[in-house]
Amino acid sequence: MNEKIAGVNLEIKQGDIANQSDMTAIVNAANAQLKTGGGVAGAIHRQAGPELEKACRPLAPIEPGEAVITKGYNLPNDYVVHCLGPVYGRDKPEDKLLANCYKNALELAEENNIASIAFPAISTGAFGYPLREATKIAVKSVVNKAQDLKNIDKVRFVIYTDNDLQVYQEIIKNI
Ligand code: AR6
Repeated sequence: MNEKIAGVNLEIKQGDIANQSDMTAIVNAANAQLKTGGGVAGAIHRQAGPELEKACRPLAPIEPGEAVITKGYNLPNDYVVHCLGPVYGRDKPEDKLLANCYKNALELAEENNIASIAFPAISTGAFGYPLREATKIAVKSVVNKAQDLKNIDKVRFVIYTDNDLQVYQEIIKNI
């Protein structure tokens, strides 16, 4: 699925975030310590190799809503933007913190002259954020920021499962 908003191409694609070879940057759904883990963080660190964890060490810990940037090492991407999403039911206000992840990631990408960036569904796995609510925040945050983006011309949501993909498609249609 493809939409154009304020000159930015917005895509939804099913797949693995660690396998987006046509994107300048990918976003990690990180933990506070910026270490490898399950889900997205596991896939990214496995593919990037141990240099990524080394580069992350001096940047940790990060706070919910914060984003930091590293190189991509063995990934096919120049950069990884690491975001810490809120743990649903613990980090408050969770909607604001989740929106901050998208906003801060896009601002960092802009500052680094990044042309294209792919996001996973931050917080919707181990951190328990209900997908539908999280998706509305994700899409709105990107749409709200689109007009300020000068360097970024493509934003992709990379969605893992069939069911989650349907939710994203439905929500993007209604925004
Ligand atoms: N590519 C794209 N999406 C994926 C992939 C993948 N390879 N693997 C899972 N997903 P999660 P969180 C989807 O748990 O909720 C980690 O262990 C998954 O279906 O990766 O922010 C970290 O170390 C879900 O919809 O991130 C942290 O401790 C979404 O990506 C913690 O989990 C996010 O799932 C972060 O939890």
